[in-house]
Amino acid sequence: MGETTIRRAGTISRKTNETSVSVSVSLDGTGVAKVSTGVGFFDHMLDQLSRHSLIDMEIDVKGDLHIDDHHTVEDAGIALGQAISQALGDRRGITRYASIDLAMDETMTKAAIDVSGRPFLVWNVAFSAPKIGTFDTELVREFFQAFAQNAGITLHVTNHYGANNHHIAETCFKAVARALRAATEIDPRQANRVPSTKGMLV
Ligand SMILES: [Mn+2]
Repeated sequence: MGETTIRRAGTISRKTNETSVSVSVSLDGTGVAKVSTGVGFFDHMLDQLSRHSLIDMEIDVKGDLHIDDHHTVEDAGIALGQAISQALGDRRGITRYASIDLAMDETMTKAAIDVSGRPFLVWNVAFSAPKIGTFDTELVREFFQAFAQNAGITLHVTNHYGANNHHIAETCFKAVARALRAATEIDPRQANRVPSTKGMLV
């Protein structure tokens, strides 16, 4: 079990004039989340991302919420993406590809991931309202854009259908979580190789 006992973990601290962010992740966790961003709905979504990816996450953000939630959400995505990338290292032995159609009540959302080292977001999700409570629905895309860019993953998210905007947002996070779990998991048949004929994924 020598190769699989490597601790795949990452820690990022990031401070700007807009936010102060610290993130720690452990890829082979049990989905224990300790999240504090000052934005209740966003905390709820990050909890889902951890719980359903089984990636342990500690995320602390102190942002300029007196302006709005934008910098807090975007910078959390940047730091979380960087921490995941750091934890993946040279991406040796990972499954690399995964997708899921995730149902929640009336809503269905697909997430497809390639842990490619090539950042790309394809976003086919429309909300029918600008807000969920006090949270700007457009920030869901902003989060995943920052996350995909900094994690070095290709991420496609498509909402097939759904009526409730809370459900639409939540299925995005849960679907990405489940796809991320599968794609970042160690595939024993890769035998510790980088899963690319190029020989590298960074
Ligand atoms: Mn919910």
